[in-house]
Amino acid sequence: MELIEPHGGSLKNLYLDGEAAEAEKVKAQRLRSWDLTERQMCDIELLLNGGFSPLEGFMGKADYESVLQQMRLVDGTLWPMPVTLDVSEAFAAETSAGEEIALRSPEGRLIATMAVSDIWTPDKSREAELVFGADDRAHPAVAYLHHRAGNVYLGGRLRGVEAPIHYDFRNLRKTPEETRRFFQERGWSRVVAFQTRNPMHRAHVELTFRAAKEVKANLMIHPVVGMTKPGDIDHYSRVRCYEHVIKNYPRQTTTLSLLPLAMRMGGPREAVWHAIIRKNFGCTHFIVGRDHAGPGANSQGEDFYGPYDAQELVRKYQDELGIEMIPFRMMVYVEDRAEYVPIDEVKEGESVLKISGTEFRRRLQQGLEIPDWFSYPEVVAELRKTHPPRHKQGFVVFFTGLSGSGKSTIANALMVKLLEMGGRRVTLLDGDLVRKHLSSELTFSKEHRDLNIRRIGFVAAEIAKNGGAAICAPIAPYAATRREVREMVEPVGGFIEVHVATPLEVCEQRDVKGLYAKARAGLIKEFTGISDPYEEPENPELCIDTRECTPEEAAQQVILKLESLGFIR
Ligand code: PPS
Repeated sequence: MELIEPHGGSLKNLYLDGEAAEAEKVKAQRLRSWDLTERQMCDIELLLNGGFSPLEGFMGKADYESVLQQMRLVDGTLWPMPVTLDVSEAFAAETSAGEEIALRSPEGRLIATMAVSDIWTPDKSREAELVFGADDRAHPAVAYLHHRAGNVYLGGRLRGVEAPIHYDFRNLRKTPEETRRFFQERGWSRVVAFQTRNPMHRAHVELTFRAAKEVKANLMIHPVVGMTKPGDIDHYSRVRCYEHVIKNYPRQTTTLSLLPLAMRMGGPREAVWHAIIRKNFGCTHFIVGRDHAGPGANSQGEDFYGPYDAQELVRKYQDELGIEMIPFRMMVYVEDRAEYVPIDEVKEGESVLKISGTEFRRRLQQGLEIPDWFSYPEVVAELRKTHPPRHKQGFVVFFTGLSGSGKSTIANALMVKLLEMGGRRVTLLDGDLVRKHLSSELTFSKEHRDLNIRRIGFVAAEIAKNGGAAICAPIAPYAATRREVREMVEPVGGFIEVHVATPLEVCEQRDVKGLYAKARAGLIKEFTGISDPYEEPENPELCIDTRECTPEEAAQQVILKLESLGFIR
């Protein structure tokens, strides 16, 4: 269905109407199903509702190639970002061109069917180079491409059956048709869109005010609530902040709507993409600030893109975009004037105040003051609720070391000390305990050890997320698996890796359980340190040599570490 509306040009709506959708559901029962990933759920929502117009499905190979090389679809339309359906090799092997497949949500709801036109294996490194400028895994989208995306791409037209369901902030989620109608009904003929993936503070409000005033337009705050940069503040907290912030704008001029986009952090190309999407939502202007959709630093510690590269690229395509960019310099607070101005408007001798994102997070983490000139008290209070200072966060102390190294003894002493101090609930996930209650069916093969550690990591992360302290004491011989656990825990609480570095000879001499003797005699196979590897941690938060201290002293070292990191005070 093609809808023609006043601004934004034609809009693709790929949903079937009532009866046809019902018939499609019946047909889909005999089709093979692909369960959409989190990112694909975002992509398909914007494909189906026209946010990605003029796309009519996941890209085929020819469009993909053309987008990679020329930032255009085969028909010449400007389009900077590949939007492909990545699947596993196993699923692809059973799929043939011409086949129809059912695309389902993770809960099994039928979202759309796709007529598969193309099946191909992409060169992911080449895609990374061409789209993101580097095949460097420090780039979140490049890491995604190599570590999470399936190895085969399918392309084809979509027939939409049901929009992905969201249970959160339903009244704030508008489709392109809905925003266009909203603007039309209110006579908003010029609308500036503001994209953000961060909480909004005073600088953002000033910037958007200025932008709207400059071009005499209304304003739509259009934050991304799909996927943003790993480590960003969760969208629930952010949206509650936006709801506070929006009260600072006149109701007649400004609106808030949420965009279920999966960002790629693609800097310049992403800025062009964002502009096209906002045009589809009926906006006439789009703000591009400093370092738009920036992924941060590469593995050499240098930024992937220059701070104004995104503005430059959007400017280059300005004439054919159909939406006008409002470029903005960074806003800074001029103390003497008590107002925000773009950095290039600061006069000589004026003193300027700034708090960087990193500094803001540090203050939040440590419960330090955040001044009123920087943000709104309601916003800060909201963020403090979900991002409490470290002494109120949960944490995981993860002991690793050989069997008999003293992990369990120190872990027990630490547990008792933490209980004595009070303030947090404490859970002990000792190696033997876990093997009894969580992993009794597992052996000591590499595969099973990894599974055991992942289970421990999952439980520990849940405990930390809920503000508790989890003390883990498995052998955990593999560095990569320990890293995985760290990655599970760090977004939700502290992770303190403690290497109990008792040398093998000492463990073997102690041989408390008599296992080393049995291992030497070949009665126990795959015994860590004897017939199985132990990869020593390279950068643990703490390393303890039990030859030099008592278990009590060792536990005390951990307490001091927790204190220095701010988790206890
Ligand atoms: S792992 O690798 O992290 O999954 O191991 P873990 O679950 O911590 O091991 C717990 C205890 O199992 C006993 N045990 C063995 N350890 C190592 N290798 C082999 N093959 C083995 N077989 C049994 C050993 O007593 C471990 O306990 P700790 O407390 O470390 O001495």
